[in-house]
Amino acid sequence: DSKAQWWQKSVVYQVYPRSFQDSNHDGMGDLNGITSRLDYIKDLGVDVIWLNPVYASPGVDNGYDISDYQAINPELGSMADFERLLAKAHQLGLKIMMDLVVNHTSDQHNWFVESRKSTENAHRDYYIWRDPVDGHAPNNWGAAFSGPAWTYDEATKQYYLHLFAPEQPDLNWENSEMRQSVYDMMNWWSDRGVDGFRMDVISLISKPAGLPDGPKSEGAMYGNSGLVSNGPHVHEYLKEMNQQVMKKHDLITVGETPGVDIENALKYSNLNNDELNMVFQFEHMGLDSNTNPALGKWDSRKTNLVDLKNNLTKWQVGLYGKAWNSLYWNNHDQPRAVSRFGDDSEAYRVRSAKMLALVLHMLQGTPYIYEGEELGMTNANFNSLSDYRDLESINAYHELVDDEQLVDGDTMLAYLRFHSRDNARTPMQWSTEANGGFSDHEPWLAANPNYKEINAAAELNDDHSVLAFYKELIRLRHTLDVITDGRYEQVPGTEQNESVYAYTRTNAQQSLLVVANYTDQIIQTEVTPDSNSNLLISNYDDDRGSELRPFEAKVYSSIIG
Ligand code: TEU
Ligand code: CA
Repeated sequence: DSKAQWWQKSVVYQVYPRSFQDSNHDGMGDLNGITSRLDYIKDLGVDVIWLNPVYASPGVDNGYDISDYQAINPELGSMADFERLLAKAHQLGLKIMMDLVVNHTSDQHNWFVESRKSTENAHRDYYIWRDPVDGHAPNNWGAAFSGPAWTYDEATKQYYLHLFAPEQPDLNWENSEMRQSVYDMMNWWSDRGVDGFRMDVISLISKPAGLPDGPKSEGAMYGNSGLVSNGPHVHEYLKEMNQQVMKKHDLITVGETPGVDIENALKYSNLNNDELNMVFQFEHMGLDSNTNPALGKWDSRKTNLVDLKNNLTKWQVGLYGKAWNSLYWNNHDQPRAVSRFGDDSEAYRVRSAKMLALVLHMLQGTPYIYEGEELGMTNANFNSLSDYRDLESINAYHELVDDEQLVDGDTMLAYLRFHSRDNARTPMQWSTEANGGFSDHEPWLAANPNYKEINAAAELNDDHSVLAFYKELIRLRHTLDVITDGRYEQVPGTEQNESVYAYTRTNAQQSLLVVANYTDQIIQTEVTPDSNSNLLISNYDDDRGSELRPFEAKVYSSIIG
């Protein structure tokens, strides 16, 4: 029997509250809406729900700018609504994981309101303030949402640091009182019964000593602040948090860790669990970035399969037996998986969505399903800048097209259609009703008109739907230990194959062979199962052995001994 921890055998479903279900006819998803859809989530078979931030927030970055950690955003509901959601989830056997955003707060958080009042204020040191250097910002860092990472504050004649928007000032983790305030807040939520935390950009909390300039690429306005990842004290802080919070409750903890490498992942998510349970790494999300670093992620090319599978392999092998990874193709910050890695045309959407699901759900790690992914929801396909709501997209357009003139407007709109975070944030598609059944009021972000064909109601009634396929993959993970604990190996000789991804998972009892065609072509493969194997699952109704049809994906199982 597997001696896996419960969170190693779990599947997580991510809910983006403002886009899931509106219950009070204002076009904004809310907590009561989520509660009304818990049966759907339960029926999918998942174990844990990750809720994106639901705290009080001015909403500059859709809740990632928190003004009160211990209050619910009134747009989403009340604390009583939250308690009902939690209670009903627990009744159904579902756990709730909260988003914990403690690299920064909102500039409206009381700590920052106090901090900016004077250099002597008791909360001054909760944030990162520096004198100007030669009349300029203290270093050359750019912010993730365009512009500089420093904003000058007239009142006290100093700059404060913000790695994201100016309305998201970075907390100063070197201040032990600040850290204690964060741990107290985490304990407060844990005492209320929440089951875990997904920790936003937790790899960025410890800034490099002296805050040095970052490397600046040709044509770029600012230096890269990437060197902030995995800073000098980050592991020390997480060990302290672990002692003060995690040791006191049975929590699932996930570090969102941009910039993490294997070496640091082995520390963040080592199996002694003295820091976090698992990491979210980003390397496979960066393989289709622009080759011009000044354009960052903005491009519209498809990820090359060789790059993709060799990267996934590096993480499967690098953490095996030592640390724990998350598995995901998309989330609220990324394009829709089927549009990005598959083919969202009518001919291949269902097939390629299933292929991607199968490939991911047979890997080692804890899988995350982002709302609507299980339906094969696609990118938004917006045509005008005015359709977008995300500050990252809007700011990037102005910076790259208007200010720096690195790309023309039409090219940038094509990049947004491919990469904007709003692709993931269009309303959940429940039915053929107005706005996909999300709301009878105009939604805060337009629904994708393809809800008429792609929606939960239709897929619940279809044994061949993407939804039905996800349910089967989740069931397999819960029943077959080898998916959790088996050793991973890419089938030797296939590493450079540009069409086929083939790997095995093997423990003492069982071996799985996964074979997937990443293309819309018919491919002949050399990869064949042992004679004593059975077909476990496939996205086609029959098996043609070495002939792989477009986006065909299948798993063979053989019992050992
Ligand atoms: O994202 C952090 C992160 O890694 C960014 O680089 C992210 O990928 C960004 O969207 C670039 O496209 C987290 C949250 O998930 C995101 O929604 C927040 O906006 C961000 O932190 C700031 O809190
Ligand atoms: Ca609402």
